[in-house]
Amino acid sequence: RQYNDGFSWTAYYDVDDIYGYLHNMSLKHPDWAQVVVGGRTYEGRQILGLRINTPTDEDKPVMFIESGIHAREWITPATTTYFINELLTSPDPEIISMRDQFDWHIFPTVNPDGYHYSYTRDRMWRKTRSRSQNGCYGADPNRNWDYNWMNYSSSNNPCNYQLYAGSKPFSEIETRTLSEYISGLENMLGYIAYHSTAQTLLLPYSDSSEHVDNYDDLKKIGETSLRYGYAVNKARYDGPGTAAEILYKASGGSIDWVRHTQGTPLVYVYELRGVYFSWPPSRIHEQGDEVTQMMVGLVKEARNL
Ligand code: ING
Ligand code: ZN
Repeated sequence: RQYNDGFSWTAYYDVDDIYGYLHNMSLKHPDWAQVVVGGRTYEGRQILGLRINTPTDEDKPVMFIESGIHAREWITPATTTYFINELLTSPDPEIISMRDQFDWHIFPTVNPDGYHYSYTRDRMWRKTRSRSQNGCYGADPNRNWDYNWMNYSSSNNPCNYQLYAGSKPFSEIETRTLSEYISGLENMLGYIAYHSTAQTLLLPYSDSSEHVDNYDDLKKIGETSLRYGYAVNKARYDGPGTAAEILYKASGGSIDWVRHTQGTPLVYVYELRGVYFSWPPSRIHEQGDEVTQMMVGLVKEARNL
């Protein structure tokens, strides 16, 4: 089955089609794009990503993109495949240069069970699809990481529709296996997570009012990133700032674990646009171009520091 001809950015696609697109891109660019397995899921899927690493003499720093950890935030996988397409096909020298500077590990949908469930059954589904002892389903995969687990904005009730943090840290196979993949990466410079729809740029840590040691740099880089994004559609994002400063404190999120255990310097959450997790498919390209320019701005400013 050939997927490239059917795939577009004017519709939302289910997991198999997104994965088909990744496979197809690896066939098209076998020398520098390959499908990678970031982990596994409760229902037996793989968490697939695309690694884009154009040939050079030196080792490049890793840039990691985590998208779709929350099932209903459909604009994030769509934007991420859009971004992949930009990296693979854009003639823009800025985008080509951004592509060539990094060893990219890009995961459009790290919660594919949940995404498929949202796509086919319950549009507002957010969690994974693991079954609890009491018969309720799913844990919030962005409350399940093993750092300060259960402190803020977390529920210990498996039936909580949104915020059940799981039975223990890394109870979810998705977060556990993805964390193992991340731990295996050497030289990770950046970890970028996409959510929606608070239209905000967040810095670590999400569960504390304290600032990380490179907070000023992160803030400056984030401001440049937002300025680049603003130039595309004149959409204003809040931040950059910590969740405690501009959203709400939340613990057990991926970026806090990554920052704390991996020491990754550039860690951000981009909350994209939309209303009640919805965004017109005809406008995916708008969000996609905005995020692409945000990434260009981020990479540019990071190089200046
Ligand atoms: N927002 C994020 C959430 O998980 C967040 C905000 C990000 C909190 C990272 C903590 C860490 O609640 C959405 N929209 O999911
Ligand atoms: Zn989210």
